[in-house]
Order: sequence, then structure tokens, then C-alpha cells
Amino acid sequence: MVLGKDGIVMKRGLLTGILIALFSVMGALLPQAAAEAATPVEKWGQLSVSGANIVNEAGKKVQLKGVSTHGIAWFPQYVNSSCFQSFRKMGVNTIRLAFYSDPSAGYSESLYSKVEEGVKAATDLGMYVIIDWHILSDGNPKTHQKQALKFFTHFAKKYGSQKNILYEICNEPNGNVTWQGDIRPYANKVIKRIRQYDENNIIIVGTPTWSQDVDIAAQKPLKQKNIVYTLHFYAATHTDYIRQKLVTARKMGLPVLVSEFNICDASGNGQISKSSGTKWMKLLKKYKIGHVAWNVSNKAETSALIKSSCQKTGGFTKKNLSKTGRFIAKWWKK
Ligand code: IDC
Repeated sequence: MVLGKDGIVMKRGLLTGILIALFSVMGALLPQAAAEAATPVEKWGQLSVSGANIVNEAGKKVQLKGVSTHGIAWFPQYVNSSCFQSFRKMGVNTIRLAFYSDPSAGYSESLYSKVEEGVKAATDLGMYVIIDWHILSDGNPKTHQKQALKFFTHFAKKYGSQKNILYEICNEPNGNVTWQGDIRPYANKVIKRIRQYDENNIIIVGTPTWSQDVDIAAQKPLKQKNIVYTLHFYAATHTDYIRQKLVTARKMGLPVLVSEFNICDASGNGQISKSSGTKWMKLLKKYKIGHVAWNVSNKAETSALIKSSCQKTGGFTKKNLSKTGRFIAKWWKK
């Protein structure tokens, strides 16, 4: 009986010993595993703007690295979790959902649900997501201001309490449009509306001349908190002259985000310039300015990040990337 009892005690002791050993091994491994598995949003939390920088919840400067969808009316098939996840694996922390605002480019309220699918996929993956009101052929943001207010009311109401959302309120103002006369008044209205429902998340504001004139915006920035200003470049077309605008704006203390770029020419097709592209990427790295590459599709154009021969809509590896995609992907890891 005693022996039997001892036997049980011994077994218990052995079991306890094994469990303790197991837990201590797991304990040593877990923090590392958790750190490796942490998503971008788990790592950085709520973003905000401090001086000329985007900072994380702990107040440290961070560099957003993103990819933009093509127009979601044209390439909705890439708005899915497997697609976003494969870019996350390559070092991307931000997805931009391009919602064209002009009917000629597929504007339709029925696409709100596509934006919601995209936000959900990005959120579940712990990625940041930019909801982009993609004005382009409708050059002046005031042209569709009413629709823009409706759009941002809808999404700010829905996502105001999530910390991974950014709103881009006018992709590329162009034509006879000025900062003071058109963009600034438009931005004041839209920002006021978004802030009714979302007090904190970053709002990205386009600048004149297809979002190149950050130096002009820097002369009279908006007064609200957590605002950044857009500079877009297509490296084969936009060279030192536009890089200088970025340097000027930075020196004036303006927070800038490159919410769209590629290394091809401004048409989105045609030649690419790796040398100008390298100059741009080095400059962005120096200032820790975030960048979002145009575009996730396999369209037969040089700005497409996926090879046109690739028919997949997710699960991409570097091999599936186009020439521009492969060049840009190197900078997601740097
Ligand atoms: C381009 C697309 C192209 C599409 C065209 C018109 O790459 O397939 O036919 O728009 O909608 C921008 C715009 C972006 C453009 C891109 C390339 O923000 O919508 O995409 N570009 O022209 N600004 C500068 C270049």
C-alpha cells in the first residue's frame, strides 16, 4: 500500500517535473515566437503625426510600406486575404484601396462593399489600410465633394474606433486647381466630417499638380491634428525637380506620405528608371517617409506589380512579381 502510494507520488513528481521542464522550454520559446508572429498593427498600434513624422503608439518614428490596389472596379479579384498576406510576408504593412471617384473610372456606391471586404481582410491580417478617394480625371476635388462627404461619413462611422485605418481624401488634384482656392477648403470640409466619427486616425491630403506640390501645401498647412500631405512620384518622369519639392517641404516641417509611386513613367506604362527609383527610395529612407506602390494587378503595363503572365490572385511569391515589383520589393525589406 505504502509502496503503491509512493509509486503514485513518484509518478506525480515525475509528471510535475516533466511539465515544469516543458513550460520552461515553452516560456523561453514563446516570446520569440510571439515577436516573430506579431502583425504590423500589433507592433505599432495607433499611428499619429508628430512634427514632420508618422509615429507609432509608443511615439517612435515608423515607415509605412504599402501596396495599392488598382481601381477596385477593374481589378476586384485582388482584394482578398491571400493576396494581402503574401505582400505582408514580403514586408508590406499597409494596403491602399483605390476607390475611383469619377463615373468614367467605375465609381459606384455598390463598390462600398468591396472596400469593406478589403478593410476586413487587412484588419484580420493586422495591416494598416488606406481608404483612398481616388480623384483623377475629375481633377478638382470639389467636383464630387458631395459624394466624397457621403463616402467618408459611411467609412468613418464604420471604422472610427479601429486603429489601423487611414483616410486619403483626394488622390491627385489636377488641372486648374489651387491649394488655397480648392484643395484646402475641400479638405477642411471632409476632415471636419471624418472627425465627427473618427477623432484620431491619420487623414492624407492630396496636393496640387497630381500631388506633387507639397512645397506649396507647406506654405499654408491645415490646422487639424494627424494630417499628412501627399507626394506622388513616377520615377522615370519625376526626378530631381520633384525630389527638391519634398526636401523643401520637409525642411518646412511638413509631414509627407508617398501614398502612390512607381519607378515607371507617369502614364503607368512605358519605360522604367531604376536609377531615379533608387534616388527616391534612398531619400524616403533617410526621412523615414512611408511609401505605397502602384498597383496590385497583372495588367500589361509597367506599373503593375504582378507579372502579366501570372494568373493567380493571391499567394504571390517574389517570382510572381514584375520587374518593377521585384525592384520595389527589395525596399520592403530595407
Ligand atoms: C492608371 C492605371 C491605368 C489606368 C489609368 C486611368 O495604371 O491602368 O488606365 O490609371 O485610370 C496616377 C494615378 C493612377 C494612374 C497612375 C498611372 O493616381 O490612377 O493609374 N498614375 O498613370 N498618377 C500618376 C500616375
